[in-house]
This record gives sequence, structure tokens and C-alpha cells, in this order.
Amino acid sequence: MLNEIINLRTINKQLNYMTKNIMLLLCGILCAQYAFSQNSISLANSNAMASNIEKPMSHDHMAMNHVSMTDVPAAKAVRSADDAAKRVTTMPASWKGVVDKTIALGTLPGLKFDAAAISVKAGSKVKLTFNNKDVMPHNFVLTDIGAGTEVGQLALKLGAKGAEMDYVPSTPKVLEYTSIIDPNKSETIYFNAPSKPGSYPFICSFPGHYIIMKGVITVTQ
Ligand SMILES: [Cu+2]
Repeated sequence: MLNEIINLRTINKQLNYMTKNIMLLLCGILCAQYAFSQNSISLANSNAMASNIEKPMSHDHMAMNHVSMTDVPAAKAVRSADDAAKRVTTMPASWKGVVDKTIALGTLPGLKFDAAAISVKAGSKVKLTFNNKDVMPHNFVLTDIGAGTEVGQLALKLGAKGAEMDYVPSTPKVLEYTSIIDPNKSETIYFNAPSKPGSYPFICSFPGHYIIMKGVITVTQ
């Protein structure tokens, strides 16, 4: 009997130890992945800057193309026009300065948005400012009805190219998004609320955050 108890205790200890190790390993992989992709971006940027310096005043077409490419942040170069249209950071001219709904969304420590439930009218003109007050980078991704988890999982599958895509997968299930916002930075996006009433989940798609960092925008008639 005593032997069995001792055995059980040993097994329990080993299990605890294994769980801790697996958690540490997972954290390590996520951090390394993020750091790696951040480094590739800054390398790409510095290479682009270097080639710019070589030919600053040239007017041939190749060089002009080259210069205009460097004007586009490396992080956005990977996007299709459709995906880029889901992150509009200047007010559309057709709005003529009129916004129906202004949303200020922030973050809290512990992978949380500071508002879990937001309500907007169908089709209304929304100005959303995402202000990251946390110590970790986060983003805001509005998804189609019921698609929060699916989009979070697709973001995980982006792997090494995730960072340059702001961890936003290319899918119709993503409706609007901000880029990944560093601590104490913010970004404002403009979009028309969905025309179909319903519950539209929003998440942070930074790897793994979607599991708990989420909320819902309720679109009303
Ligand atoms: Cu996050």
C-alpha cells in the first residue's frame, strides 16, 4: 500500500515536471518565432534602404519601381489588394467627415480587450481606435459571424511568415483588422459595419492570444 502511494506521488511529480517543460517549450517556440520574423523584417527594410542610397536620383524605370516599393512598408507587401482593403487607416473621402460610431478599444494586462461587448448599427460608418496599453504587442481582428476561433487557428498556421502579415490570415472570414500594435501605440481604422445583423467576434490574432483575448461586436438592425 505504502509503495503504491509513493509510486503515485512519483508519477504525479513527473507529470507536473513534464507539463511545465512542455509549457516552457511552447512559450520558447512562440517567442523565437516572433523574434525571428521581426528580425527578417528589419533586415529587409535595411537592405531596401541600402539600395535606395546607392541610386538616389536615378530616373530609369527599374529604379523608380524600386523606390516606390520601399515606400510600402515591408509588412504590407505580402498582401493582396482585397486584404489591404480590410485595414483602412484614413477616413474614406465618401464619408465627407461623417462618422456614425466612434469606438475606443484598449487592452488590459492578461490578454484582454478593455471592452468585450460593443454594439453598432448595421452598415454604419465606424471609426475604431485600438490603443494598446499592455506590455505585449496585440492587434484587433473583426471576424465573420462565428469565425473567431477559426481565424485564430489560421493565424497560428501562418508560421514564420505570420509577423510580416500582422498574423492576419488571408481569408474572407476576416472582415477588418489593425496591424500588430506595439505597447503604448495605437492605430485607427475606418470601416462600414456589416449589413447583416448578428454577433461578430473580434480577436487578437497574435499567436495563441485568440483563445482568451476576444470580444463581440453586435450588429443591430
Ligand atoms: Cu494579443
